[in-house]
Amino acid sequence: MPVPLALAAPAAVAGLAYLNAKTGFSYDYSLLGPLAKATIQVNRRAKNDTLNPFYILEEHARGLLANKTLLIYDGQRWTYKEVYIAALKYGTWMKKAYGIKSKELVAMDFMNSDKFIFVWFGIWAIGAKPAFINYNLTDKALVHCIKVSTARLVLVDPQVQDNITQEVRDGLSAVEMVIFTPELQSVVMAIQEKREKDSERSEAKAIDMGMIIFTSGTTGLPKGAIVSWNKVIRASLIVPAWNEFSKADTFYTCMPLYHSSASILGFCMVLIEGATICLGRKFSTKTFWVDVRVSDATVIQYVGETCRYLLSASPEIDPATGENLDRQNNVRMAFGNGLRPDIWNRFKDRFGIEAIAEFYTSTEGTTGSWNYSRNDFGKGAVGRLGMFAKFLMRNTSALVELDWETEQPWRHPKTGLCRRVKEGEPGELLFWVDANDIPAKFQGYFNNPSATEGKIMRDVFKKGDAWFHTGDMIFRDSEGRSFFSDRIGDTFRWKAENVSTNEVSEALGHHPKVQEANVYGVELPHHDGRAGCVALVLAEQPNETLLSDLASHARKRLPRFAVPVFLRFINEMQLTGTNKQQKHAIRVQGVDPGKVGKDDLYWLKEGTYVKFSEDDWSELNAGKIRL
Ligand SMILES: *[C@@H]1O[C@H](CO)[C@@H](O)[C@H](O)[C@H]1NC(C)=O
Ligand SMILES: *[C@@H]1O[C@H](CO)[C@@H](O)[C@H](O)[C@H]1NC(C)=O
Ligand SMILES: *[C@@H]1O[C@H](CO)[C@@H](O)[C@H](O)[C@H]1NC(C)=O
Ligand SMILES: *[C@@H]1O[C@H](CO)[C@@H](O)[C@H](O)[C@H]1NC(C)=O
Ligand SMILES: *[C@@H]1O[C@H](CO)[C@@H](O)[C@H](O)[C@H]1NC(C)=O
Ligand SMILES: *[C@@H]1O[C@H](CO)[C@@H](O)[C@H](O)[C@H]1NC(C)=O
Ligand SMILES: CC(=O)N[C@H]1CO[C@H](CO)[C@@H](O)[C@@H]1O
Ligand SMILES: CC(=O)N[C@H]1CO[C@H](CO)[C@@H](O)[C@@H]1O
Repeated sequence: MPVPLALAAPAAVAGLAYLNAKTGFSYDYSLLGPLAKATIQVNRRAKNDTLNPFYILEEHARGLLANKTLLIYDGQRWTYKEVYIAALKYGTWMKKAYGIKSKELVAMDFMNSDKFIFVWFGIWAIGAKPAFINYNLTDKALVHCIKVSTARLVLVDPQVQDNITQEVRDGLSAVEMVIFTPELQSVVMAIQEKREKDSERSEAKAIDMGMIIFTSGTTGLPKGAIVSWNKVIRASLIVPAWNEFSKADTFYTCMPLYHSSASILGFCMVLIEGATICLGRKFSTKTFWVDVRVSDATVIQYVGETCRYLLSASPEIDPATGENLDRQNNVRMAFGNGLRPDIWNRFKDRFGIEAIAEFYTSTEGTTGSWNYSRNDFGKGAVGRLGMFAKFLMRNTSALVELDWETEQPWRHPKTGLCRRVKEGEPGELLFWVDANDIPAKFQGYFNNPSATEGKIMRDVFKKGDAWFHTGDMIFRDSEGRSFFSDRIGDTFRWKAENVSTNEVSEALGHHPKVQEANVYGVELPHHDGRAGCVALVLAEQPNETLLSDLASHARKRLPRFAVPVFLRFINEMQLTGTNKQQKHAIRVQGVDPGKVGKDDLYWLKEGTYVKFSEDDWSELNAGKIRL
């Protein structure tokens, strides 16, 4: 049955009775309605050639929302009409000063600000396409991304101009790098805007590229994911239908706009819905709630460990009244990805937030899933399917068994086909794509056919079929809830058992003194598999009591083989730009005391953790110790 499923699993309608939630009937209904509506909308826009979201901005700016605030940044408010005019001016300038043409790519290296939005929509206004560059990139990775984008013009936020070193310029001799200074900005805003004719923004198909967003590869160089018009519009239409986001809302995000969470599931969603967005320059526990209060935000966005950092910051106290400001906000929903069950309720309770809308998706992925949860039933779940949707979904998503040696889906020795996991067992999540028309669902990476093909698996359940690899291990319970288990490559084997790093860090996260735990497997000389190691940020200096308490806490909550063998105390976790923990560097350093810098290492001995010394490491290397 050709059901237009853009997103794999839905969120429930609030207030459903528990039983109803269990059978999942109205739940399915709430899933399919928005999907169908989004499909109709995309088809209409394809037909009247208004796929470029510039038109959505224009429709609002010329309509009833003209004088409504669209954007709040740094205390300044911009109405729909003002943002529209600014976009036209920026577009006119790029065309006049640099001769930017329709369909051409323009790279932008910007931190969050109102300028980010003006440049982005200015590019769209003249039918060109933006490539968002992660402003934290330097050196080779920066040069690589700009080269991949094919842009001959790069606009750079003055705040990150130190990253544009002479080496970077030398590596990009044919590219014009323009630092977008406040003076230049005044020049642009003084320009008489000119609206290009519609033919400049003409797009043949909804699956055509609207922009490039780079994925933050933890190893290797970033890849430029092609983001289609279809994806921008659909996601922005479907999500509000599930998490009850509406015109009346003010959305606060300080997640970086170069990433799809803040740009598409933030700004574009707000724009399409006709709501208001407040942008924070970057994440900081010091400014987060201030921005929320000042903008009177009703929805906040989080990614990765953002909520954990908010939770570990001390409460803000009003200096005049002595009042605790934690709950002095109007936030009804936190929307994002990465909130873990160990802090789910603590976060809601402390800041007085009623609902959590946790989503699962990726920039280049073909679909996503969501859970809107006001109670505990969905705690930590990322998606849910009722019986009906499950039946429909059977052919478009699958969880398959993994071969732990190769870290690829297991293949039957005779037939070469994969096998679905049993309920409750983790498997790699795959999404179906049409083998004869892969780009219909998966547009891949820009100018990178080998990386694109690398995300596609063929001959999965029958000869000739094709599926998209998510690289994520997911399990579903009997209630139809799905839970994230681990990234493939993170899970490790120890004592011939599989250890999910996500599960272990969650268990440790429940310990009152643990602020943050990042779990990974380290290779040890003369041992098979990888031993569990956890990089810990603690609320206080560890003493003997705490060390033995940590050990017994882990033993109580985890199977023996999953109890971390090593602890590494660190001051600050290595993070990606979206507050996700990095494992790669610390995993490579392992537990070689010569490689971990000043950090203290401990290991499990006789029921507690004790210092792990250079001598212990030598003995391990000499094969004198067996763990
Ligand atoms: C799923 O696929 C099978 C064969 O691959 C087909 O017989 C069945 O009709 C499909 N079901 C749906 C709901 O598309
Ligand atoms: C194109 O279609 C969309 C979706 O139906 C509609 O909102 C928009 O007003 C249309 N634009 C034009 C110029 O016809
Ligand atoms: C917006 O404000 C202008 C100027 O005050 C006014 O002329 C216009 O009618 C307003 N538009 C809407 C849609 O309210
Ligand atoms: C590890 O996971 C794989 C794939 O799910 C499974 O086949 C294997 O039996 C597991 N090993 C253990 C010891 O659980
Ligand atoms: C160790 O630290 C704990 C707090 O984690 C404290 O309650 C305890 O008194 C300390 N014990 C010793 C022996 O210092
Ligand atoms: C990125 O840059 C911001 C702003 O300067 C900085 O606070 C942050 O630590 C950097 N993040 C990474 C992952 O380098
Ligand atoms: C090497 C360098 O200058 N890196 C900077 C790049 O820009 C970000 C954002 O301002 C800074 O945090 C880095 O220090
Ligand atoms: C996956 C999952 O459990 N979904 C939950 C999402 O939120 C609703 C409303 O609270 C729950 O009923 C669902 O079970």
